[in-house]
Amino acid sequence: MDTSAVQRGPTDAELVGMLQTMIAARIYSTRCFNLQRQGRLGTMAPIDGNEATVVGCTYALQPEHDWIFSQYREFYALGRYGEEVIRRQVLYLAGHPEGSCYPAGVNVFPAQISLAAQIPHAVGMAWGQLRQGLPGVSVAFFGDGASSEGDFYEAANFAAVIKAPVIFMLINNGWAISTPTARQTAAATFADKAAAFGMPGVRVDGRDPIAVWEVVAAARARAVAGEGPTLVEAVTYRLGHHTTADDPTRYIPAEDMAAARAKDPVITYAAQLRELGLWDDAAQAAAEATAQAAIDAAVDAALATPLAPDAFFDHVYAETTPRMERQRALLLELEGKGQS
Ligand SMILES: Cc1ncc(C[n+]2csc(CCOP(=O)(O)OP(=O)(O)O)c2C)c(N)n1
Ligand SMILES: [Mg+2]
Repeated sequence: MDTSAVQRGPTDAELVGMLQTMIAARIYSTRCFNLQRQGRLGTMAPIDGNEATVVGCTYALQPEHDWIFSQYREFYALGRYGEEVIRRQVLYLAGHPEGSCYPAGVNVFPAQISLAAQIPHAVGMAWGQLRQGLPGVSVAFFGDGASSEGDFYEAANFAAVIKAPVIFMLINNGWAISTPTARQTAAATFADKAAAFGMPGVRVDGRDPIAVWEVVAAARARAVAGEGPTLVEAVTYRLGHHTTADDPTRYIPAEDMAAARAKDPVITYAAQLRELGLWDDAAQAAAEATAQAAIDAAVDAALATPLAPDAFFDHVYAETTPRMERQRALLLELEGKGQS
C-alpha cells in the first residue's frame, strides 16, 4: 500500500491549519449555542471536545475524493471541506431545508439525527467507489451511543466482507446524552469490536489531532489499496451540553467535568504548537478574528433569508405525495397564508 502520506506526517502548514480549524469550530459552535438561547436558531449539538478528532481526521483525507457522513455534532469542524459547510449548517439551524444539502463538489452528506443511519450510507457510497474504481474513501462519524445500533453492526460486517474503502470513526466522548460508556458496552474498548468483523480496530487519543491524523492516514492508505475498512475509536470527552435541550450538570459530576476541561483539546493543542514555535498570541488573535467574521457573515445571511414555512415539503421526495400536499395545505392555512 502507498504509505508515503503516513510516513511524511502533517506539514507545518497543516499543523497550523488544524489548530485554526479547531479554534473556528469552537467559535462557530458556541455562537450557534448562544443564538439558540436567544431564540434565533434552532436546537443544536455543540462540538466542544470533538474538535481534534474531526479536524485531525479531515486533514488526513482528500476532500476532492473522500466523502463525509456525519452524525449531528461534527459540522462545525468540517472547515477543511470548505466554508460552504458552515454557511449551510447555520442555514439549517435557521430552519432552511437547503441548509442540509451541499452543492456539487462538497463531499459531505446531510446531518443524521437517527442514530447510526449514516453508517450504512457511508458503506454504500464506499461500495460505489470500489465498483467504479474511484480513488476516494468514505468516512462515517458516529458516537459511542450510535455504536449500539444494529445499523453499525450490519454496515461494518458488510464493509469488511466486501473490503469497502470506508473508515468507521467512532467518537467515544464518554456519554450518549446521560448514558455513560460503562452502561453502553461491556467490551473493554469499542475498538475491540473490530475483531468480530475481521477488520483492524485502533484506539487513539481523540484529543490529539496529530495522533488522529496518523491513524486516519494509515486507514485511508489501507482502504485505497483495496485492503478494506478500519474501525477507529477516538477517545475524548464531551465538554458541553449534549444539545441545547440538555443540562449535563444533572448527571456529570462537577469534578469530572473540571478534569476533562483541563485537557480541552483546543487549548492543549495550541500550547503544543507554541512549544514547536508554530503559534503565538498574534496567530491566536488572527484565527479568532477570522472565525468570528466568518460566523457573523453566515449568521447574518441565514437570518436575512426569508423562510417559507412549508419549504421542507419540497425536499422530502422528488414528487410530493397527496398526503403531504394535504399536510402542506393545512400548515399554510394555520400559518394564515393558504386558503383565507
Ligand atoms: C435511532 C435513535 N435512537 C435514539 C435517539 C435519541 N438520541 C439522540 S442523540 C442520542 C445519544 C447519542 O450518543 P452518541 O452516539 O454517543 O453521540 P454523541 O451525542 O455523544 O455525540 C440519543 C440516544 C436517536 N436520535 N436515534
Ligand atoms: Mg457519545
